[in-house]
Amino acid sequence: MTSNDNLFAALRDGFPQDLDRIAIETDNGLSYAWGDLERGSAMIANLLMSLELPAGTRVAAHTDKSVEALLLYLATLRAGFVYLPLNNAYRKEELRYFIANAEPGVVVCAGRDFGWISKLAFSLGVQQVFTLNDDRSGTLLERATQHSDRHDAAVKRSDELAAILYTSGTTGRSKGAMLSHGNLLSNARTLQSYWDWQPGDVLIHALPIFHVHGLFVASHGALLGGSTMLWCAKFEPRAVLERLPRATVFMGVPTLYVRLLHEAGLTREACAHMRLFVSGSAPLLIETFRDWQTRTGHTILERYGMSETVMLTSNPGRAQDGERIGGTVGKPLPDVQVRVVGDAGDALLAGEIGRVEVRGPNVFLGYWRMPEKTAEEFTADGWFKTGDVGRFSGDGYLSIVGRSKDLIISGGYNVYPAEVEGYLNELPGVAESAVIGVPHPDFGEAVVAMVVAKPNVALDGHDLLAGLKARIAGFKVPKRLFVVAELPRNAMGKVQKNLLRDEHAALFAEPA
Ligand code: MLC
Ligand code: AMP
Repeated sequence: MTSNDNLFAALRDGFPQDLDRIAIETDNGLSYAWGDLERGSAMIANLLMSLELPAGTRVAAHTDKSVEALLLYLATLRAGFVYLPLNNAYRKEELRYFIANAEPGVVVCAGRDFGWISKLAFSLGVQQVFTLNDDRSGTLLERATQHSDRHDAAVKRSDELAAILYTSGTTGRSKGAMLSHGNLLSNARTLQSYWDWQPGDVLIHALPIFHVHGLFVASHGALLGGSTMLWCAKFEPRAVLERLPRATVFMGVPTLYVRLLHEAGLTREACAHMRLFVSGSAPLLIETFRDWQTRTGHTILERYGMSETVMLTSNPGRAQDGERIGGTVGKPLPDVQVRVVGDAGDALLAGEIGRVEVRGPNVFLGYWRMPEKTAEEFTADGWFKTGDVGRFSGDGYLSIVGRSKDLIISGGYNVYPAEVEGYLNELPGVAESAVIGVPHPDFGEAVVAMVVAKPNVALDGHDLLAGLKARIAGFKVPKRLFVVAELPRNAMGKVQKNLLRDEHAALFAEPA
């Protein structure tokens, strides 16, 4: 028999024997049995197969969160194509870049966006544009229901491409991180064991499904463990609280924990049934970690990952593997190697601060059609440079203390200052701009912009923000914008963003 490393096949093996059991309960009152996931993904996979797409075709999704959108992901894996999830907040110019760069053969979008997305997609050579709405309407499912509900997963090797996730570097130009079936499966299996997923676990799934955290870490964990998901289309603190008594696992970015802590209903009693709270994608403040312990009696497990590597380090899931230490992202996962190096690439000792590098079966295949960029981000001996700055403690726990990449993480979403500056500089009357991240009580960091006008132009901040909002996803739009006479520069002419960050550090500070 041919061995098959298709990730779908492995996830499918995690489904319980009894396919009539509930796999997913949605917040609009629907229940999906495991058999529904099996049959629904087969029908979509058969539809994709019927399109006679070339091997390796990218299937791009710009949809609302729904179980059917998850089925589209599973179907893409199952049929052996490459999944390309896109944040549904992205606007036309952003999508133009992703579609032109990834050249998907299929694009799936919400019906309300069909007009502009199909026009854009067809102009860029996309063959098929389907619609998928969060009420199960749309052409994707209309067409899929005409296909068989049985499908044998395409045979894949572990090093074959499963998904492309766009992420960015210092230049602000997004790069597609190519993840293989083996990258995703090795990481999912490692987490299954390190976080000690249990039979009967129930996951509250309240994250978007177009990034590593919600799509891979959360969904793969539940699917591989045969765990029921309580599915929230959008994060609402009260909806999460209502589900806690029936759940055992919750995963969130720090903003979700901060917002839950504002709820009076977050108590030890409310969390009595829970086993595990996981945080990641952005730094969890030690105050949040401690407040959570005090309020709920639970110790949040913080882990660290990125699009190129899925998860790298984690605090322990089981007591026998050690304590969960606040302010750290834990230890390298069992099959992952992590090192901290100095400027000369020399491995540093515990306590010393340096650049974080990683090697292991989780590390991606490279950036889509950017071999030079890929080469730049790996050392000669095969370690991937994360762009994060960290320090190991004597007992092997890593703390992330900064980033060497110019990146803002706002509510778990990455914002690249260079990209926002590029859009600002294109607005009428703008001579130049500088975008920085400053501490924010809700989002962790907030995007703030300084803009300099061209000579004899009077700029209006509101107009500039409205201009940006029309062009880029809302989460990238600065929360505050200052029109300034000039930007501070050093002797080399480089903008001194550290001075701007210091000046505006308390912009969103809460009154004491
Ligand atoms: C929404 N808005 C944000 C924002 N999210 N602004 C800044 N930062 C954010 N993260 C803005 C919108 O543009 C809108 O602006 C307004 O807030 C309301 O939009 P909303 O969609 O109703 O917001 P809300 O539901 O409150 O969303 C906040 C959130 C969401 C925290 C729930 O951002 C979220 O789900 N974040 C999780 C991101 C995530 O999954 N990251 C994982 C990356 S994986 P306006 O002006 O139009 O009103 C990764 C690797 C790893 O990093 O290690 O996991
Ligand atoms: P992305 O490329 O969107 O996957 O973002 C990955 C980046 O998120 C990492 O390189 C880190 O900078 C950051 N990150 C993820 N998890 C954590 C964490 N627990 N603490 C600090 N930063 C984190």
